[in-house]
Amino acid sequence: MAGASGKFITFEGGEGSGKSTQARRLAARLQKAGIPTVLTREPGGSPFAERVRSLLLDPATPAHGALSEALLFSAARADHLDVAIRPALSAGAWVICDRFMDSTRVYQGYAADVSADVLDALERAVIGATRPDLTLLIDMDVKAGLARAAARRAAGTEKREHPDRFEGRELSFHETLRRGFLDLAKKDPRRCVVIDGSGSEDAVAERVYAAAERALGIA
Ligand code: T5A
Repeated sequence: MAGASGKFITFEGGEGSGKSTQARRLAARLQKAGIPTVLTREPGGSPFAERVRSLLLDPATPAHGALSEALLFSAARADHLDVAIRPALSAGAWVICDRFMDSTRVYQGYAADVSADVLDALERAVIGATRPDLTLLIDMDVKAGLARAAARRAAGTEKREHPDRFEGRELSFHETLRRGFLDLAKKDPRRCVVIDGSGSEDAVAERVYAAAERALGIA
């Protein structure tokens, strides 16, 4: 389990599902409730991991296999855990992370060809006991999610420096991602809660908060 007193919450989901928005909103609401909260993301979250993020998401990065990719995401994660996540949890903060280990399982495992054995070994070595207390999977229709991401691009409010290499993939790839996330959630129902990502940001935020309250007992 996570650190002595802090709670570790991860958000997962497909492209444009709204998980970054919801991670931000939950962090703000917890802060307001007086809970010290750290909002972070993967890939990234530490100076080294942010450098790895740029390499991973830059369309100009030369083609490389899913194993190389899984190792790079894991290298970034190892540093992120050491530099940011574990110290925050030890200090009693709640850590909210936009994507974490399930994204590697789904993108490099389900949707690519890295075996479960390799991913198990990476999780053991990199994550060890620092597993999330709660994972909120924001699930929604793939086309609707991609339309949200496209609308954001059209509006010029893209959060990233450049469109990433995963978003432009074919619809069947994104359907595979969705199935992968749902499958993981089904296999680990104590940790994972599936949240319906459709509807307004406010409506989804209420579902997210209610799930966090139920799972972690926010005072
Ligand atoms: N990856 C990551 C791996 O392959 N392996 C790994 O191990 C890890 C950790 C990261 C990429 O790396 C891959 C997965 C990803 O492809 P990223 O730049 O961090 O890339 O992008 P994503 O995590 O995919 O995040 P996105 O920003 O694309 O999507 P989100 O977080 O789902 O969406 P969000 O919240 O930014 O919202 C998208 C748009 O929709 C609007 C927002 O305002 C925004 O414009 N929106 C809504 N609109 C209407 N109704 C709602 N309810 C809305 N909620 C949000």
